[in-house]
Amino acid sequence: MDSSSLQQVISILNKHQRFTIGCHLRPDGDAIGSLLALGLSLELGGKQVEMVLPEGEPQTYNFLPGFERIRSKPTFEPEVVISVDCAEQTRLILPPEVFTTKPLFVNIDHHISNTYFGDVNLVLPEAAATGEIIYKIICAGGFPLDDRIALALYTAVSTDTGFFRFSNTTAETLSLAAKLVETYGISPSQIAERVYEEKSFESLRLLTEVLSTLQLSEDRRYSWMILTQEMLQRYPVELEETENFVNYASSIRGVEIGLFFKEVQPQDIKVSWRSKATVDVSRLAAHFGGGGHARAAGCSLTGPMEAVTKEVLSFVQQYFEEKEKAKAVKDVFV
Ligand SMILES: [Mn+2]
Repeated sequence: MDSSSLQQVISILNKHQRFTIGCHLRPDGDAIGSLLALGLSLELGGKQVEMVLPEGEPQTYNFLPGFERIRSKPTFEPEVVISVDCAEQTRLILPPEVFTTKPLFVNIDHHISNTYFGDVNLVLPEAAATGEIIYKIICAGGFPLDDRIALALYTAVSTDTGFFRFSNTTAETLSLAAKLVETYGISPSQIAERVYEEKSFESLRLLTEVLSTLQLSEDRRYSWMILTQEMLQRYPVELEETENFVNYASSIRGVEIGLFFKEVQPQDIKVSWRSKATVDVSRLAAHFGGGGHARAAGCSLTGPMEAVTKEVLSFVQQYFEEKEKAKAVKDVFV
C-alpha cells in the first residue's frame, strides 16, 4: 500500500477549495460510483466541486443520488483536477479547458496498466475497485460519508467485482461491502437488480445475434464473438449494455480466454478480453496498445472486422503455442 501518496492526496484535498473530477471514457459502475463518492464527500466537507462527464452519462446509474449533479461541461477553473478509475490520460474524458489554469493533476486508480500521468498518482492495483481506494481516502482523511456516498461506493465495488464473483474479490472487499450495508442500510439485492439483472428487450435480442457468432478455437482454449455495426443498427442499444456479453465466451468449460470484437464505429473495433486464472490478458491486450486487469482487459484496433479478428486471433494462437513449447522444454529439463 502506497501510504505516502495516500497522505499526499489527503493533504491536497484538505488544502484546496475547487475541484473538477472526471473519469474514463464510457464510464462503468466503478467510474461513476467513484466520481460521485469523492465529489459528494468533498462537497459535504464544504468544497466547491464539479463532476464532469462530457459525453452523456450512462443511464444505468441514474438511480444514484447526486447523478443529476454531473455536468456535461465544466463551468469553473479548478485548483485541482482529479481523474478516477482511468488508466491513461487519453481515456480521460475531461475537456482540455479544465487544464488551462494549470491545476494540480491527481490520478486515483487501480488498473495495473496505469501510466502515472498525474502530478500525484495514487495507483493501487491490489484494490478490487477504485471505489475501494476512495473509501480508504475518506476514512484515512476523515472526510464525510453519508448514505448517498455509501451507495455510490457500494455500486463501484459491487460492479467491478461482478457482484463479488470475480477473482479481485477479497476479504477486504467483502468487509467494506458489509460495513456499507450495515451502517448505511444499503440493499444489495436492489442494486444488483437495478444494475445487473435489469436489461432492455433490444439488448437481449442483440445478445442472441452476438451469441450466434460464437466460435471456439481448435484447441478449445479460446473463444470469441463479434458485434457488427449492422447488428447495432437492427437493435440500437447503448454500448454499455453489451459490456458483459464477453463473459459468455469466457464461460465455456475449458476455455482460458474469451474475446469479444465490437465494431463501435465503422472500422473502429474494440476488443474485450476475459480470462480465467491461467492467463494475464492485460499483457496480451497491451500488445495492441490496450490494457486493464489480469482477468479483464481491452484494446482497440482500426480496420475491417475480418482483418482485426484475424490479427488478434492469430496472436492468441501464437501465445498458446509458445506457452506449450515453453512447458515442453520445462518438462524435459525438470
Ligand atoms: Mn475500476
